[in-house]
Amino acid sequence: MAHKYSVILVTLASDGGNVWERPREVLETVANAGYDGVDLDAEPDRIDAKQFKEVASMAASLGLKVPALICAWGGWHAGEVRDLASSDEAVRSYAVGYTKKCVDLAASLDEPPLIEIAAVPPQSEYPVTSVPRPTLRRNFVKSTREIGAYAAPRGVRVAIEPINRFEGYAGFLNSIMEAKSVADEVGADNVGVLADFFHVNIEDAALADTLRLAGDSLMCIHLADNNRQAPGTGHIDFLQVVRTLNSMGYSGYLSLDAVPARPDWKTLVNTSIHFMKQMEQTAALQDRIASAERMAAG
Ligand SMILES: [Mn+2]
Repeated sequence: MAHKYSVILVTLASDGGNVWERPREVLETVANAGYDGVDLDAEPDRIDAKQFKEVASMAASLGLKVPALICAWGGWHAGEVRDLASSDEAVRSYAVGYTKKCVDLAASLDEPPLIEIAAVPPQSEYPVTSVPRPTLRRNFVKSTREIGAYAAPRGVRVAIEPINRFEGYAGFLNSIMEAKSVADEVGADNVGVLADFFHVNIEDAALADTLRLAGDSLMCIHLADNNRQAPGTGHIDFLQVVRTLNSMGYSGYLSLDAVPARPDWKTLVNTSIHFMKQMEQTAALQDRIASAERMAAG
């Protein structure tokens, strides 16, 4: 089964592959490597709308879809507090307002991409956050309901991305198990989960079990090895990942999310899809051998 691959473009900027500065070079590199799409930054107040449209249409002209927009949540990434789980109503509303603008941005594209939401505190409080987990959950569920209801009539899907305890709330919304439970509680058709393999490797059970647990709620995958580098450079069993996704009939994207871009952004982009295609070919080969054996047994 052929899967669909994208690149989270903001991850390439760490090594000079900044799509807002060098759009043609970045998009052509991704398209020529064989990807199906690119995930663009969701910064409606910071990225000029005209420039955003230009990059999106250049991507389309190269045959690239935009399957997802990448929202920024952590202060290190966003440069401000965006906290959907905050008990301070002004802070929570501000984060919801930002997210609604991201939904509008998604809805402005011909095929609206999904957006990802997460719970990230103003400051990390590892090992355990001081705010009780039920409070954080109640606040986050409220935010997710508001965002989901706003996004549904605009044709936008919302994927909850659990973030590991070191970057997110330590003890809240770190795992797929928890994100699935939150999505189930919200109970909206357009709200699901996103599995980032780097976070999942830290916080969840075995990866294949976790993907099956997410099941039909799984909207998107952020692709990296356990070391957050190119798939194949760590110890995740990607052949098993591909076989699991095949058996689930997974039809979403796998968006490359390896940071920082090593050894350089072009090598990362080219080798990652090559490796994944090899895993797909090997999984198909296993299937062919198995069916040949069944035929021989006749
Ligand atoms: Mn991610």
